[in-house]
Amino acid sequence: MEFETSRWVRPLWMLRELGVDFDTVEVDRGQLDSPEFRALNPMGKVPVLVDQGVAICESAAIVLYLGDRFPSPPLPAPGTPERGVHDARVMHIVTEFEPPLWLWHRAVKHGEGGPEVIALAKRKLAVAAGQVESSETFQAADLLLSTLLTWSVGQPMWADFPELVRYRDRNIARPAFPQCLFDRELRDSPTRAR
Ligand SMILES: N[C@@H](CCC(=O)N[C@@H](CS)C(=O)NCC(=O)O)C(=O)O
Repeated sequence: MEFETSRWVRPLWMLRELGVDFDTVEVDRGQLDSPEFRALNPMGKVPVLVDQGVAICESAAIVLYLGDRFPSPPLPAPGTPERGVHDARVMHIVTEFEPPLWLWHRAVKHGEGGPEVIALAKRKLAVAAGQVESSETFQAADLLLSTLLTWSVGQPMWADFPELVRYRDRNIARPAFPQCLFDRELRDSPTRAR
């Protein structure tokens, strides 16, 4: 499925981290409005995970679900303080970080939005840059954040955030990362350290 963003990589990456068997089904954009697909996700968006006959939407929720279903190091156990801290990171990523990053992605790729969009994204990136180098262990939250950091990855603005580039490159070098899926975005990246 040729989408300009790749939230569907998140569950795929998590499944590969967990070593779980799974099947994938490709849908094209035209199918997202079909009654069959809307029955799985009323929002008409990918990704959707179907497990035991139940459809689960929202990429971050799917990643957390998978980590609980197949317990493994990328996700602290439910009900522990570590999990509380972890999930706070996830909430921050999806509510505070992802929306401005998305607008910035649109701005640089499609010329939408003004300088204020870039300025807000830069402020958010600066906050993230101050946090990532202290995170030593790879967790589900790092998976989510790293996928966001591949958006508009080749843009000159990345030169301002070498910590984020190092962090992202370290994480997407993991064997479980579905590398081929990002080749399109990373191909021309001047900041990617290979
Ligand atoms: N918050 C949702 C966003 C899902 C989303 O926007 N998916 C995009 C692909 S990355 C999509 O399906 N776009 C198709 C459309 O909006 O028509 C999630 O994280 O799963």
